[in-house]
Parts: sequence; structure tokens; C-alpha cells
Amino acid sequence: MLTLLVNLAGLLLIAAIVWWFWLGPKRHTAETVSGSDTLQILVKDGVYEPDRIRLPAGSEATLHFRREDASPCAEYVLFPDLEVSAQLAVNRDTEVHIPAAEPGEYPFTCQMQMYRGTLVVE
Ligand SMILES: [Cu+2]
Repeated sequence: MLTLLVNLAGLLLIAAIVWWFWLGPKRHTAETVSGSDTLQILVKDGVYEPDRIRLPAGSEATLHFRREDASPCAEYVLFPDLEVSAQLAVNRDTEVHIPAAEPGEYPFTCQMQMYRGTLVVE
């Protein structure tokens, strides 16, 4: 019976983690348009803010990632489809250059894919 309770507690813990990272509170769903100017993205508490960024097709942009989460989880940001990645400094802005891209949606994540965002080129 005790084993069952322990297993149940473990399952609940896993469910809570899954909920937190993948399904959970969509606290920040801000959408920001940015052209040739710069945009700051806050990296904190498991979310990018804003986590959806719109860019005009065919123009480059520089994003400023401000990492306020010292955990290793937040250390890198990856844009796999654009072959862009950057190591983020803690409590400072890190410039990430985004090349001109075709219209489409380009996900960006931390190296463990817990932080998630989408770059929308249109
Ligand atoms: Cu991570």
C-alpha cells in the first residue's frame, strides 16, 4: 500500500512538471511586431516574454534576449530552422541576429526545449 502511495506521488509530481512546462499557465502570450528596430525578450520563470514575435519577411532583425533565469536551462537560445543559436549572459542583454527569412513560423527554444517561443515571419 505504501509503495502504491509513493508511486502515485511520483506520478502526480511528473504530471505537475509536465503541466508547468508544456500545458501550463500561458502567462505571457504577447505578440510584438518588430522591423529593423530591436526588441527585448525577457527570459524568466520558464517563459520567453513575449513568446511570439512577428517580423516582416525579407528583413533582418536583432533580438535582445535578457536572461534573468540563472539556471542552466535558460543558457542557450536556439532557432534550429534558421541555424541561429546564442549563449545568453545572466542579467544582461545578449544580441541575437536574425537573418532575413521566408514567410513561415520558426520555433525557438532553450537547449532542452522547455522555454518555447515562435518567430512568425510574414
Ligand atoms: Cu531549458
